[in-house]
Amino acid sequence: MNTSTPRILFLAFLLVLLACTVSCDEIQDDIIEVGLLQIHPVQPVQTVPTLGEDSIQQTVWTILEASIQFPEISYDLALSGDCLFQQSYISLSTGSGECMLGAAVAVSPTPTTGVLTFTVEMDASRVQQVDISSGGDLDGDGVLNEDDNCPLVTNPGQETVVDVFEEEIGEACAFDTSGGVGDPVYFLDNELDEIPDIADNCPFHPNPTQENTPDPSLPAGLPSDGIGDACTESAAVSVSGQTTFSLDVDVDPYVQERRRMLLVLDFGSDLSGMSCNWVAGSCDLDPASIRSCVLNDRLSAASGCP
Ligand SMILES: [Ca+2]
Ligand SMILES: [Ca+2]
Ligand SMILES: [Ca+2]
Ligand SMILES: [Ca+2]
Repeated sequence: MNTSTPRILFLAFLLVLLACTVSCDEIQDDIIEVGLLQIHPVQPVQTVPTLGEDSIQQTVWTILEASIQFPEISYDLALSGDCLFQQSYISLSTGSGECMLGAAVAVSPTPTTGVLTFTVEMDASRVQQVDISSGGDLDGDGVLNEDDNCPLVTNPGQETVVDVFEEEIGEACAFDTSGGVGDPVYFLDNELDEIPDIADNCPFHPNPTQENTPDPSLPAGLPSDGIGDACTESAAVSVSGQTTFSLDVDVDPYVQERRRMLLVLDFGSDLSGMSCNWVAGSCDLDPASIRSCVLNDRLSAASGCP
């Protein structure tokens, strides 16, 4: 490169700065626009899993670096803050984050297709499963799991009480929250740690202190995963053996209002493309389950790719 080029660029920058102090309105397309990409993950279907299902209950993915390649030029996208998303199947309030990817983009004046390449790290975790499948008798009380009103507590007599929701539950696994004052107030507490199942972060693992240490790699402010330390099982996710992959995105910055676009990346919101071997501590995500689209506004981005 000609050694005078930086000096010329610097002088040009000063001139733009000077012109801007006079009248910014007169400078429009002559200055380089900053193109912004915002990644907004598709909200997963909010379901609370039935314990015992081999379901993944939380996935965290982190965008480490990203670049976008247009036919004639490519940009490294600067990450603004933590480009990290959390998808939880445990809490009804699904956690998700936003990541803004920015670059000084001298955008092409014609609609074009860019290739977004990014590196992502993913981790999945779930509540450690307890085998209460049909045909077994986990507590050895002679009542098969599927018929047992307290599958973790030996209660061959199957005595019942009526809980706070007016449902019949096993007396042997009912926790009276009244503290002995007045009538009993029963909640189901399967493993008898005195934390009712509905509030227990490990419903089938005794953990009266409910410890749930935040993952130190996660920034503060992300919703808790809702999985107690006593029953957390984690696995790293591979995208078919790679962490970097490319997606085609139709990018038409000039037709976007204020030259912004929202890029939606959907890492398989129902996680049907994810298969985990929890014993080995690894999961595989089929790249075919990842979708992307560019949308005009936040509202349409929140509802996901068409
Ligand atoms: Ca039993
Ligand atoms: Ca039982
Ligand atoms: Ca409990
Ligand atoms: Ca528990």
